[in-house]
Amino acid sequence: MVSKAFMNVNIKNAEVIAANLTKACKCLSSCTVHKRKPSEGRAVDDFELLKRYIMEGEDERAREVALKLVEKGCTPMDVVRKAIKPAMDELGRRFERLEAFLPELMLAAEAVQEVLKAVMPEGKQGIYKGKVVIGTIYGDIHDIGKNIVASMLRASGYEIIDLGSDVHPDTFVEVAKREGANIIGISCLLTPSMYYMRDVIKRLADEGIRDRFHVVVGGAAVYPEWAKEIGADGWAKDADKAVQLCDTLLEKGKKSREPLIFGEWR
Ligand code: B1M
Repeated sequence: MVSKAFMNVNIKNAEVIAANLTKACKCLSSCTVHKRKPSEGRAVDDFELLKRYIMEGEDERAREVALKLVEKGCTPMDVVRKAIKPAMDELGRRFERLEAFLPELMLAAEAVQEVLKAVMPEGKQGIYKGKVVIGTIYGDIHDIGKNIVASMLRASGYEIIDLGSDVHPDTFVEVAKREGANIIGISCLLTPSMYYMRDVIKRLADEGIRDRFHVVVGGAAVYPEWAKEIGADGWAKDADKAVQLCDTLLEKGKKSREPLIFGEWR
């Protein structure tokens, strides 16, 4: 008897909940009251919205919001700093807490690639600063940050030879020699892969051509002390700083054996 009454109450509750859910779903799919898309909250600015769309892997919506931001006058680096980087850092934290998994990371990465295709500047015509061979080091397939750095360097007047990701140390050296590059740029996000960065510099030294190239390093796993330890010429926190670092190395060279550090670590 008691359990029957209890069940009736629950059935009633379930009906109410179901009715509310139906209303909510209708509102989400065609929101005529709020005239907003599902992720859009009242006080959410466009950067926050873009961050959410990236984390949700909503590439088309992310692209639209990013384009809107650029139309309003935001720079591509604003988009990177205020939406892409925070979104990916947040996903990284969730990944560590087992609240997000590889498929979500991959969807978010695809959304970022769409955003980058839409907002990253083209190469600068009529300016030639030098040639950069860039890639993500061996064992590491993370390429978003490296792509951003490559785009910003290209946009500021560098010729870029992008080796992609998971690049063997020997390949950096062989291509840099063959192409007569001025700078070798190595990105790394994966701690176990950091050790291969050292191999690039060691091979240059072994061949007696260390002074022919500036070696610059960066990426979430790499910190200034590591740049110093492996004998790199510079470390940059982000893509803007990487441009300043490369400009400085080519214009002024390096006065001491210490790497030039552009930006604050963490
Ligand atoms: Co992975 N992943 N991931 N992941 N992933 C990290 C890096 C991690 C920190 C997540 C975590 O645990 N919190 C962790 C590494 C831990 C560590 O070793 N320290 C991790 C792991 C463990 C892994 C796998 C091993 C997971 C697994 O399989 N179990 C695996 C590794 C695969 C491999 O590489 N062999 C893996 C795989 C992946 C995906 C494929 C799913 C995807 C990558 C997709 C892609 O890149 N196409 C992915 C992603 C998306 C991430 C996070 C969430 C985001 C990375 C990112 O794109 N950030 C990342 C967590 C995090 O970073 N907080 C994580 C945004 C980007 C704009 O920032 O690349 O730092 P970033 O670039 C910045 C600056 O660092 C700088 O400029 C950029 C901005 O202006 N910069 C440079 C970058 N390169 C530079 C070079 C320079 C100068 C500046 O000079 C040359």
